[in-house]
Amino acid sequence: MVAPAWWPYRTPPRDVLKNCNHFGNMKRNSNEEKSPSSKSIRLNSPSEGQQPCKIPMAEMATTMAPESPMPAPDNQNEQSASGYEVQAPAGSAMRAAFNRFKQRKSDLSDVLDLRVSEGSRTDESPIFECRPLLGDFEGLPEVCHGLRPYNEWTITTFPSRPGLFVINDAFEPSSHLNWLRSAIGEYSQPPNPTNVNLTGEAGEKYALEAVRWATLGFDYNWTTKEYPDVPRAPLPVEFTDVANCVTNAVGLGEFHADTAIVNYYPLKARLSPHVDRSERDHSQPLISLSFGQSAIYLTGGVSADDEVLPIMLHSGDILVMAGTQRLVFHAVPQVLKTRTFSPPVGLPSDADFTSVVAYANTHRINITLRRTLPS
Ligand SMILES: O=C(O)CCC(=O)C(=O)O
Repeated sequence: MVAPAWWPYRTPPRDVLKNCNHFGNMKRNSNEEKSPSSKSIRLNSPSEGQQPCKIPMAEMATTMAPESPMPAPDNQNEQSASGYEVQAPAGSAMRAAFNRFKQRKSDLSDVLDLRVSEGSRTDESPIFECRPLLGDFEGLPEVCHGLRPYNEWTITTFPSRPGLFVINDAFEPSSHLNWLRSAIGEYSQPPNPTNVNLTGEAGEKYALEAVRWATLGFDYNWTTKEYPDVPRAPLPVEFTDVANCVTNAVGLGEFHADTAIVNYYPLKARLSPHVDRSERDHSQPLISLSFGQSAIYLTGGVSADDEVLPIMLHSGDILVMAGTQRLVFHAVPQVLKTRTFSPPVGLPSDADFTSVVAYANTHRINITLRRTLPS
């Protein structure tokens, strides 16, 4: 799978990005935007036969950026999960964790940050295991669209949560702004439906700051909680390619994503606990890509009272929910300002990334790649 010639130049400049002409080249150079990692540590206790793997050490910013107000369905900050089919009841473990971690001053010491954590937290039963992609890359689709080469991937699995995978820092740092640029300049634009333009009609005027979600492929109906029988449009090729690279790399084989929901989070936004159950075939995974600012992500169980694991997701991280983890409760109680993006270097002098960089510094974007149809 080779990156199409237009990547990353496909998106024609739109009003919102009218000053952004080029993204620049995707190769790394010494001045590029750095991933939040500067040193590596060795994980404790790799399983037998596994190579110990190195995890980059995150540099978490200590200062919080000013928070931006935004419209939200049920209160000023929270993206209600009422549009999803199943929500966590009041009083459940998931709801309690959500209420705890939505507090800005909550103690984050038990949030698992895979970029800094030293392997297991208990000697007997590791919470997570981490390994490079297993040896032979033959047969895997060729990586593209800003993904790092497979030999740089670190795959984290969770013995008590089979089917949950995290691939930290999976995208080249230089590609993050390009993904953000596509999310704001393309995915959130007509003809794709969004919360501020439900029909995806061209010519609608709205502030980018008000966009909270966009749907692509089979457009999710937030009221009926169903997908239509036919797609409105094919998914962008970068979505289907990345989804297929990821499922192959974690051992799930071929995956043909047909649907995506893009969530746009200002710093104050959160997404309340829910289960994604509306897709017709739950044997198919759900793949989540994160860009921009970081988030606390809560992963629970099929019961809202099951144990909840808080994980930090950073820009460039990928999370996969499959198997026993496909229908678990999950939530995003808090977005954290952890990094500062700067304009890419080496661009033509007329290229202006100001609006993308400003957005990246004050928002998180999450793209979930799904399959709605049975395969
Ligand atoms: O933003 C995230 O990391 C999770 C998004 C999510 O749960 C969803 O779209 O169903």
